[in-house]
Amino acid sequence: MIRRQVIRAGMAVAVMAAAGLCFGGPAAAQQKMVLKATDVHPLGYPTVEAVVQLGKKLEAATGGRLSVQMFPSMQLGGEKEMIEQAQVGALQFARVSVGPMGTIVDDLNVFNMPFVFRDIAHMNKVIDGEIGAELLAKLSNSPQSKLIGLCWMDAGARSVYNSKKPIKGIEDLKGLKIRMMGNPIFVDTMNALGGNGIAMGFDQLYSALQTGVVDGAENNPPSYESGKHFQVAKYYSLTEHLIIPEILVFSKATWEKLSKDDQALLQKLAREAQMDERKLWNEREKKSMELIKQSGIEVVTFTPAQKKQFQDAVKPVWDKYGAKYADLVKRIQAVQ
Ligand code: BDP
Repeated sequence: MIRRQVIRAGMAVAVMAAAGLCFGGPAAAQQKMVLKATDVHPLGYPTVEAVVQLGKKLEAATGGRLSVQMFPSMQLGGEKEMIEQAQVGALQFARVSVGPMGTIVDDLNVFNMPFVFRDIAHMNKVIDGEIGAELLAKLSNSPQSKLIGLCWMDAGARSVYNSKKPIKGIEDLKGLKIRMMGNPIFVDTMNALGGNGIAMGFDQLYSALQTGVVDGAENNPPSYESGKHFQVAKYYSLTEHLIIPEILVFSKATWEKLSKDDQALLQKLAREAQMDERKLWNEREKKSMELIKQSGIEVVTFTPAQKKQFQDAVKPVWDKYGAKYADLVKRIQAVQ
């Protein structure tokens, strides 16, 4: 009788381990684990592919003990839901924009300020260097985040698109309802530019554009193309008002159950993913732009003088939020 119970208990542990459910205990580091990852974008998108590649390397390095299962295309909800699930350990990797993360760890908001970077190359230098490392550590050490910051990814520059008319100068934004990511800085930025900023999840955006709940939105060329937004909002103006990196976060609840060696391995592979994604990003950005133009989208570019009008217009946003990040901004500007 006792022997039978022992066998049953043993079987239960084996079943749990096989399902990747058995994290605790001293032997935990050796258990097989399937780490869940998610992204709003579909397979083939640079951020998704970089995490898929990370998973393959992880599986190879651990002889199959650790692997990654990707849930792309908002299968587990929008970014808000993805972050919440990572915080409770219901999934492990969430690849999200720094946009929504800024509402959790305020220091990250420095990357969400309009025109904070000179250009995309400047942003990449910052995330690759000391400031990037510092902000990842801030996120990981923050008691309220419940997340580990693993690495950054490139997401180019965000520009406005809409279904009403070509925006050829700042005055054309007046009165247009433009969807922004859920963070007050972005709504204030759009309002300062003359539009009417509306916070909404990426998961609701396509139908909001289609039904006219919003007139437009803003994003980088790959998201505008991949999300099929260009089919329902045909005017794209290269305002490049926000250059926001992406971030790959990991559930702290799961992290604490990993051995130090596994944590170090994940950190090494995440850094590689940061570089792998950049290469994929550069290729995809070019392809997306070609596809957008071939589809007959009117892509408006601006002269430096016109660009300056957009930059000057967001001064109220800097007046409202800038002081908090003044030291970091100075250091960002000093990065050449
Ligand atoms: C895309 C980001 C994605 C965001 C989305 C958005 O890759 O993480 O969810 O923008 O606008 O560029 O919400």
